[in-house]
Amino acid sequence: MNVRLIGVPMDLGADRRGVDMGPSAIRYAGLADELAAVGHDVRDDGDLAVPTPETTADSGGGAKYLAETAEVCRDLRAAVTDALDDGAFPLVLGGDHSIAVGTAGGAAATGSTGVVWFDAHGDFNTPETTPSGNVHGMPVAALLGRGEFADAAWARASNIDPENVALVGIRSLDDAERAALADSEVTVYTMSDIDERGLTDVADEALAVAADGTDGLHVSLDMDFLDPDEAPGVGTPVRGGVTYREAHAAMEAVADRIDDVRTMEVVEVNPILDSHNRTAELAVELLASALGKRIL
Ligand code: B3U
Ligand code: MN
Ligand code: MN
Repeated sequence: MNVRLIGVPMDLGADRRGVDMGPSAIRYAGLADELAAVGHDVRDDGDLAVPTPETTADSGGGAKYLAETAEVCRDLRAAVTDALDDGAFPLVLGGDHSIAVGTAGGAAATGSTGVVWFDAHGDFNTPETTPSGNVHGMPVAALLGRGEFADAAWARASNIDPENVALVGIRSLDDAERAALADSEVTVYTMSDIDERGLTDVADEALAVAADGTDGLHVSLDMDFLDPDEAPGVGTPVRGGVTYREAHAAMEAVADRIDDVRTMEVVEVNPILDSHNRTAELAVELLASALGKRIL
């Protein structure tokens, strides 16, 4: 594949500073070389311009920096659609998870899109329900046009049907978010489902849900999908996540369907909270797995 790396050093959507350094840490951990070793042609387009909190006044409202986030997501969507038009595979490096609105929006601009979302969190809050005001807790709801996002052209992706959205690894939901998910067509696989059924079964089913009747897939990997013992360098760690081996198995399930995958992103790597770039290195390993690296 022609892999196109797009860095988005965004942290307006998260409280704890540091995820803006994620793209740099992932590159430093050797992503381009690792993907080249798998046999891909890799082109790095560098980072998108993203405002920093120090130089940006919050535009106000229930969601912090919403207008600024919208601007970055519009730029990212354009970069993703450009890469797709060139026949490349956009691999987006975050940054906080709000950027998924741009990545998945770019995928959806070219056809109906299913979404597989590996995460500890549901990311299904809206400006009306958010307890934190942080947009990284809202991108799934934004893409589906829920609440205040119904009228937001930058966010809502009409080509993404909630029936083709699957969340995997979930173990932290806010009350209103839980109710909204229960009331939606989104499929949620919690850690309990993974405990009972095994990761491979759950990941295969999630991918099948997303692929059912769609033209392509967007795969979103929030590094807090993993247990903090494995991935300590994330903005909002939650105990009880998947193991190292389960995470690789999940990415190998993605690799089995890579022909359907149109876009992928890895988000929420926070080098400040990390230990010796361990989480970024793990992100590189997992991306290599998803893009076809095999032991034998
Ligand atoms: N649900 C909480 C916490 C959270 C969501 N996503 C992350 N954290 N990374 C919220 O703020 O919406
Ligand atoms: Mn997330
Ligand atoms: Mn998360």
